[in-house]
Amino acid sequence: MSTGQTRTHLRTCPLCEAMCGLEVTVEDERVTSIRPDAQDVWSKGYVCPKGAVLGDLHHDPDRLRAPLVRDGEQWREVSWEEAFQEAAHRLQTVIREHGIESTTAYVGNPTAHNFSLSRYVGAFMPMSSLPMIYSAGTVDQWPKNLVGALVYGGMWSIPVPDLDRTDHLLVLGANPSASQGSLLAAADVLGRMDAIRARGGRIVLIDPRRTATADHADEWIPITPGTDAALLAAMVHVLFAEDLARPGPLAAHTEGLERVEELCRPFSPERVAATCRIPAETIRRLARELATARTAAVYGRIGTCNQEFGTLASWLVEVLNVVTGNLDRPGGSMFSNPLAWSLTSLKPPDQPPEWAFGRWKSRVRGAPEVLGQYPVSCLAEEISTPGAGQIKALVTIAGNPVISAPDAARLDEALPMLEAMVSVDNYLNETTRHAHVILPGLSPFEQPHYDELLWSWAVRNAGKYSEPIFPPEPGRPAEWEILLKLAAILAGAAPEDADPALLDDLYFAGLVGVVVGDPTSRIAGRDAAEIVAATAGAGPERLLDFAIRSGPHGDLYGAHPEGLTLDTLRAQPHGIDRGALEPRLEEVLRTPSGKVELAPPYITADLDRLAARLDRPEDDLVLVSRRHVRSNNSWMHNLERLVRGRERCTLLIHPDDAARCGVRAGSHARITSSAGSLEAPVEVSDEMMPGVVCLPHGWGHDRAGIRMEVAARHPGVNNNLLAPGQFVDVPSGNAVVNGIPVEVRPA
Ligand SMILES: Nc1nc2c(c(=O)[nH]1)N[C@H]1C(S)=C(S)[C@@H](COP(=O)(O)OP(=O)(O)OC[C@H]3O[C@@H](n4cnc5c(=O)[nH]c(N)nc54)[C@H](O)[C@@H]3O)O[C@H]1N2
Ligand SMILES: Nc1nc2c(c(=O)[nH]1)N[C@H]1C(S)=C(S)[C@@H](COP(=O)(O)OP(=O)(O)OC[C@H]3O[C@@H](n4cnc5c(=O)[nH]c(N)nc54)[C@H](O)[C@@H]3O)O[C@H]1N2
Ligand code: SF4
Ligand SMILES: [Mo]
Repeated sequence: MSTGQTRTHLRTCPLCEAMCGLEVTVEDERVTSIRPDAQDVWSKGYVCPKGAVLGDLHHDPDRLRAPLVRDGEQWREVSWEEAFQEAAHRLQTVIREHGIESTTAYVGNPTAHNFSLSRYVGAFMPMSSLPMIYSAGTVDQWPKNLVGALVYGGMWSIPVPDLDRTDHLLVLGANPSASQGSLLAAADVLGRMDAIRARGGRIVLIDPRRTATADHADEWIPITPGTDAALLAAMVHVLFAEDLARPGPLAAHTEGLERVEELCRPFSPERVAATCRIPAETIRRLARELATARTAAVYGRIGTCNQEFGTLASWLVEVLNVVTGNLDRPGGSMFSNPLAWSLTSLKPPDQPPEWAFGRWKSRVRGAPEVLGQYPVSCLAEEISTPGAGQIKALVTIAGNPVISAPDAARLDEALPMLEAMVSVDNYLNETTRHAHVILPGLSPFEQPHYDELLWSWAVRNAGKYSEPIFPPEPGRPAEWEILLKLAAILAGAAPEDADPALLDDLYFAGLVGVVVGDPTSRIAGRDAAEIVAATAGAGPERLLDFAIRSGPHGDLYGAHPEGLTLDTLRAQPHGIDRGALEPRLEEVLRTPSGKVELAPPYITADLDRLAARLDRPEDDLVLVSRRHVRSNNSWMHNLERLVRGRERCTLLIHPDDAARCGVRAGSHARITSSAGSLEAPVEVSDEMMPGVVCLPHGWGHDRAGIRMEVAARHPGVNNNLLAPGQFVDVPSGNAVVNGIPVEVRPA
């Protein structure tokens, strides 16, 4: 029945780091249009095709709205009480029989875009006492975390290129034309790149593929996948050899500069040129351009992380920014100072005062723990290999590892062996089809939104809070309540006794205690009880209010009355912008020496492996991944408006390689690696460098038993069937999904 009612709401798109401001029109309780919010102080009217169809996500009939419990091969919609009873029965039986070490969790990417999840995964872990968890982090940015921990003292201390003021941008392994930026929050990255060039600056892009981002750069330089570390080490070599190293004022805050010089000496441009397939003279020029630019920033992202030398490449990005004096200065590489501090600014509670790695080893392959996690590819073997400590119960939280993790076939085979699998997820998909219980979260539009994590990597100090558009359906818990309840169940509570509100109060009081007890916090030494009493509400909003008020711009609970609170943000629905980034290195540094520790032995020890790589014969053909602006990892393929049109899951191959392998455009190729084999349609293009082929990740929706009608009609293939699980960046344990040796032939 039409009520004729039309409302407009201001929201932030929850899908990616661009955090675009949207104007959502609702008529008769249906989203009828989504337009960019031109007045959004952050995104200023920018939007991509995904943000415009968020209404389709909200109304998607396949999006789960009630919990599901497995009945053999069937699913039954059940009440929340029954769902938690079933989850408790399954999980607690396993724990009783096999101990808590038989249980683990996998945390996926949307957690970072949903503060109900991100804030409460931080509560779930300690409250549930799970000894180990897995996450998408080890197919993503674990090298950056490792470098942040050792070089700056914080695993999330990751500086961002100051896009709006830099004169020179060197980009490696990132394609913002598709991704919109990553560990670099900025709306309209390409527009900002164009602005760099319009003001006379220069942009160089290093990527095995000439992506659409290359159209916004001055120069595209193809590189052999997995060899960025060699290139960057050679650039460092040139800076020192040609007396171009100019750390300037940073020198006083940095340890290990001489050691870096010494360590990079063997990596001359001539030594690495053939491996990288970049002429030595080009490498010298790149180094000189970087050193002589008025300001410059080196930025490396996923292509430099989930590859064979992810840690060394990520480390050398920081080294170059320091050696050229560009760290922590306008136009260089800077640390954001978000309105609300995030849980990521606290050191993980299980870490000793100095960072430690390999404190325990995985049961089956003996992989060392790094920052509390094993490589995600260990999960399959830990489930399928019998013996004491075998994983028998799994909780997945907003993750689809059957598609997104390497050695995908093994995980798909292992999950049915679990005695208990509970998924907190909004779809019945390739991963959750193996669950016993699925607990759906609310639609993004049914909950408030604040990007508590992503503002930490923003190019301006800003923040924006969005109110829900629709009330949740009656009786539906928010995800923070689901997580707290699950944590209590894992800790042994009966579900009816696990009251999320009570647990939330406990968690909040504990967190306030930690912060007032931290001598570096802005509310150090204050009365915790008083602060708890002065912070109203519950759930993520209360935590956010606390993080804003005790943050760099906050009211400090009265000590700085004109400072911000959550209410100030609520009153400014287009967001609050506190300006460009400011130098703040000394505040960020948490290393034992209080300095930038530029040559951590744990990282530099890996240079021997890199040196050995230079002597290795080249692979004939290697595979890399790609993203598309209309996809979002594995889970937005159920929206017709995003998947219609030309088939996107194709193998990109250079014309010379196509001829050599005997495959033609439009035909199907069989692609085989040591891990598996699959078929995909061929797209011949000279945007690939010879010797490198490319498949997108996030596809493979041809699995039986999923409930994603649209995605199933556009299945594509899962490129992680080709990623060997044992292939990791050694220091971080991060998966290698770029640079996989493959063979291509006609299907
Ligand atoms: N070959 C290859 N593999 C890769 C990559 C690559 O470049 N190449 N990239 C890697 C990277 S960077 C990442 S981050 C990972 C991603 O890996 P994952 O995080 O495991 O995978 P996603 O595809 O993001 O799956 C997200 C899941 O969350 C669910 N979901 C979506 N929104 C919500 C929500 O609001 N609440 C809840 N509870 N659930 C929700 C979806 O239904 C889906 O099941 O993939 C990695 N895998
Ligand atoms: N539309 C859309 N946006 C997204 C996502 C999505 O799936 N779709 N995913 C989000 C997530 S979880 C993440 S982590 C970010 C990632 O954001 P980006 O880091 O920008 O990721 P990609 O777009 O995959 O671009 C990576 C580039 O690295 C190149 N590459 C591969 N191997 C190498 C190598 O060895 N060296 C170098 N130099 N380059 C290499 C690839 O060819 C590719 O062009 O995107 C986020 N945004
Ligand atoms: S770029 Fe697209 S997906 Fe990313 S926040 Fe903006 S509208 Fe959403
Ligand atoms: Mo990611």
